[in-house]
Amino acid sequence: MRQWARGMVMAAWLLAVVMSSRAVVAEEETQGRSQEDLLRIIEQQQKVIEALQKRVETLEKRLDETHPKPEKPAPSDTTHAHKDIFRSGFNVKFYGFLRGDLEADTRRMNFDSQLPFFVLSPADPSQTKRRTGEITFHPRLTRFGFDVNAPKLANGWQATAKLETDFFNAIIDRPAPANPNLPAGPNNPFLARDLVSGSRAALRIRQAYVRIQKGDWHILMGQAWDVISPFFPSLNANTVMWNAGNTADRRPQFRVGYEPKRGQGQWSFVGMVGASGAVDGQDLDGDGFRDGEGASTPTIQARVGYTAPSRVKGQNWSVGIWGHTAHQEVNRFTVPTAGGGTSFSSHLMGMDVSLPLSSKLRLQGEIWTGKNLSDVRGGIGQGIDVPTGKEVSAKGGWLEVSYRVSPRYTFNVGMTLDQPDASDLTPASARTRNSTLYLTNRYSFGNGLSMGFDWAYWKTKFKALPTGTNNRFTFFVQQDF
Ligand SMILES: [Ca+2]
Ligand SMILES: [Ca+2]
Repeated sequence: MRQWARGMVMAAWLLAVVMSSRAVVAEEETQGRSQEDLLRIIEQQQKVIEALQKRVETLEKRLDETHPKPEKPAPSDTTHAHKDIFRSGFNVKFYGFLRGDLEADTRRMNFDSQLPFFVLSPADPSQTKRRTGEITFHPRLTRFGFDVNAPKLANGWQATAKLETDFFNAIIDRPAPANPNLPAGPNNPFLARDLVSGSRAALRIRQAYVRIQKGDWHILMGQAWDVISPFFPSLNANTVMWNAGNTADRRPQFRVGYEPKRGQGQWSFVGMVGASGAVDGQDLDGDGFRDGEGASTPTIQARVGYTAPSRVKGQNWSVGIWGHTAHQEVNRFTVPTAGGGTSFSSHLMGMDVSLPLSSKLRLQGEIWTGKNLSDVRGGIGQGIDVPTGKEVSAKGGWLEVSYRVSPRYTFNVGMTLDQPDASDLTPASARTRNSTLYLTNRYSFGNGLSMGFDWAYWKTKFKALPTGTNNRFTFFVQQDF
């Protein structure tokens, strides 16, 4: 339509020019012209042309207003398709859950009710006036993560990467001094529970790593779970029963694994070197350097495992043995020590097992023994006995039986134990035994919605203080995605 209109205007303009020229020529033929006459005629023609040009411009303008030009689409970029979301050829999968927890104690746990490690003694001097329980609400277990699968390289190696976060950070936003009404000392510490806001939970890295795999081999660099002690009880998602029988946390590491399939089963040989002091942050001499990193040697861990189909259809059994070793070094030791040494060593050996007993019943657990274990969550958080400088030996483990009542409802019964050697500990408030008996319930509504209701009986013994006991109840609602 627009092209046609423009053509019509041009044709009208040309016709007008031709007609005007003919009229002038006819006049010249009949009357005869001088040179001035010719110049005048040219001027007249020029005016006619200019008038027509103006008219054409006016008409074109009107046409543009009534029939605007269609906008040309931008040329498509075929080399970076989807570049606004992620790179072409990459698979990215988001995962996680939103969750709210309610937790109630009949007696107080240590420091922060959201970080339960052991029960306070009823004689603990930090709780002199009122020895009751507590109740807390939090969304801090809410988790967000994503996996990246990169295209395979020409040499056959394939990279995957993970970032996993939650909100269980402990950002100190309110300084809380020790109780000024009590004498300073180990029983009057700077209380951690008053340091973290109850409604400003901060994001935290759980895992962040790159993993490359080719055939049966894989290499991992970044922060991931410890290689040792790979399972944890269903109770207490906050601190997964660390320092109460379950060992191993997450730490920055460099890991190599070889996991070949043999017959029906699969072997797993995995070793790693990782950061020391990444979990307990121990700096006994207060020189501003974590004692584990000060030793200039990494944490070393290894596990040999085997998994295979069990007699129960569709379910595997597995077993693993593992070990851990690490060192710590102090150079400004201010704690009087019997040994007087500046270096400490840490060892842990253990075993894990997961065994289906029937299509509905599964048994899972870990057992371990070692010394100086605060960086791997053993010894009830006591690695070194500070007054003597002695490495604290400890043993423990946990056992859980899961019963799947229906596809929607599972309950678990279990027990955990962390028992340091009391002869390695000297303060009256030192923890010498920490155990739990528990029942957890998990109900799925479908479509990722679930809830849980847990009960645990905690019991903590001390070197020379009365035993602390607590009934702890947890209720949560969770939506997975
Ligand atoms: Ca474990
Ligand atoms: Ca240090």
